[in-house]
Amino acid sequence: MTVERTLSIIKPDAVAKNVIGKIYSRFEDAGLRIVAARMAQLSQAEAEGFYAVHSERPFFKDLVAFMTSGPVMIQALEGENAIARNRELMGATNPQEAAPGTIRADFAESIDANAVHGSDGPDTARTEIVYFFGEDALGA
Ligand code: RTP
Ligand code: MG
Repeated sequence: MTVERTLSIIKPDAVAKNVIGKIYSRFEDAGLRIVAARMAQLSQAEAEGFYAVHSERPFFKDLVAFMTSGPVMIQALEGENAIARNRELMGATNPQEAAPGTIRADFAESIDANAVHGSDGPDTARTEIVYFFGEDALGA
């Protein structure tokens, strides 16, 4: 059994829709534990740094504008296979392609406003957790 931590963000569209609690229930019902959390209004520099891997992509400017458009809820989740499990709960990037019952199918509007972020692998999970919560949040 692999207990992991992953970084999750509830994006401005879902915070504005007042569904933080509903999304937290999905994490908890799937066996993921919230081990760190804070609400934040990201600055342009923070959003650009977080999504630096996408800086050359055509959608980068819109992505940064969206992520700074309102408060986000940032959390580290811990559980067995937490990285993959969270991505399963989220569903596909484009909510139109997301499987029924996933967070994006149920709460997201578009590929730009798609409700949640989740780390996509062990290296990004570590980098992203440290980015928002520091080394201490990596756990054992
Ligand atoms: P995230 O990083 O936010 O968890 O989303 P993801 O892994 O499912 O998707 P990723 O490829 O990492 O892209 C990051 C965010 O950029 C926006 N995007 N727009 N217009 C487009 O073709 C496009 N592709 C990606 C999405 O909002 C995506 O969540
Ligand atoms: Mg991604």
